[in-house]
Amino acid sequence: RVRRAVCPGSYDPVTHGHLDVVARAAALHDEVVVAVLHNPAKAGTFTPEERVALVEHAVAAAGLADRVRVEAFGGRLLVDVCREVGADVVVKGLRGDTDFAYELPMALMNRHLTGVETVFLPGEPSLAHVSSSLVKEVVRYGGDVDGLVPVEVRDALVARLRDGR
Ligand code: COD
Repeated sequence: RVRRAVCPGSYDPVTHGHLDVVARAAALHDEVVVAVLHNPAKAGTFTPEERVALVEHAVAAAGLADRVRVEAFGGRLLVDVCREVGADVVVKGLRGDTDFAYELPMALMNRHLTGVETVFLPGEPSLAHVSSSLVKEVVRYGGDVDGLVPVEVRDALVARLRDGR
């Protein structure tokens, strides 16, 4: 049986924190689906298609394209995404106890709904300060995010945010 895991998130945009979790999930499973989940009622900084393209580029650069695929899903429960792609495990990274407090009820709710299990990986400590929202704030006000996101993501953020959007 193929062991397939889902790494869900907003990925608006992808960071090296996300990519570390995806690479480690790929080492533990046969296949990983990076599920870019977006709320159709909320405009993000990047469109779902743009987010997918940025993750795909980074996955290919990391040499993971043969076991990791990237797909966008809107207005859906994570458990339904897992069912659709045939995954029985969700993998998430934890930066610290705030992440755990946020993730625990979601993991319990998802298991309640369909029995899908959530596996938590300890986030890489050197990336514990990295989130999509903080990276966006730093770029918006002219700060340096080298090493926190792939260069393509940095360039896309500069183009999108420095004009005040
Ligand atoms: N180190 C380690 N892990 C990290 C890092 C880092 N530096 N940065 C991010 N992560 C992890 C996060 O902890 C998270 O697990 C994951 O990466 C994704 O992060 P984001 O910020 O892109 O995504 P979120 O937190 O906005 O995504 C939330 C979901 C979209 C997964 C969630 O809302 C969801 O499942 N929505 C679908 C609707 C649904 O099923 N709702 C009911 C849930 S019970």
